[in-house]
Amino acid sequence: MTTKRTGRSAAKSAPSLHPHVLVMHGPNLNLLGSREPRHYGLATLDDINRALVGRGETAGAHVETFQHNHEGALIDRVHQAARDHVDFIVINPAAYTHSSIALRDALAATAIPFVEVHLSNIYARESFRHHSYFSDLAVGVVSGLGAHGYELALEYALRHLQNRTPHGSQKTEKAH
Ligand code: CA2
Repeated sequence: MTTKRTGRSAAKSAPSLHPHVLVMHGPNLNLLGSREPRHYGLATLDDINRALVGRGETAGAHVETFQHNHEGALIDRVHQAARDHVDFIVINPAAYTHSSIALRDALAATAIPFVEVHLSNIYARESFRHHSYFSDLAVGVVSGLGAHGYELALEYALRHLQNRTPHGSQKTEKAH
């Protein structure tokens, strides 16, 4: 008889010593640095990813990055993240921000905490960009700070994960 692991509690009972963070980028973000610098800046996706992985190494965390132009591939990667016991996701869903209930449902189903990042300030652009299917589920949203927004989101994730007790709950934060 095979044993089947069910439920999140089994998967999450012992957080690893090294926080595991997944950074996800949605469609067209592979074009960064080549077009539309007015909205998205001059950094390439490789520049951004290299900086985030380097920051993870300094902090003793495992930072993985993933970009895809297809909705299903992004959904599959979220499912994989749950199987890999990823602790935190930083995600720029790109145009799927405004359209993808399916990607939202994947994040909701896995219950991995995530920060939503946008390079541009989506509220200063066309009205169809003002609604996000992710923001109400996100721990927080960073929008309009360019590539720096990813770094801030990762800093938050690392600090949040360093504050865990050995049992996976959060230590009480000091007020100051
Ligand atoms: O500001 C952001 O980060 C966005 O998520 C970027 C999406 C856009 O649909 C969202 O409303 C806001 C678009 C990503 C397209 O990336 C490109 C990069 C370089 C050249 C062309 C597109």
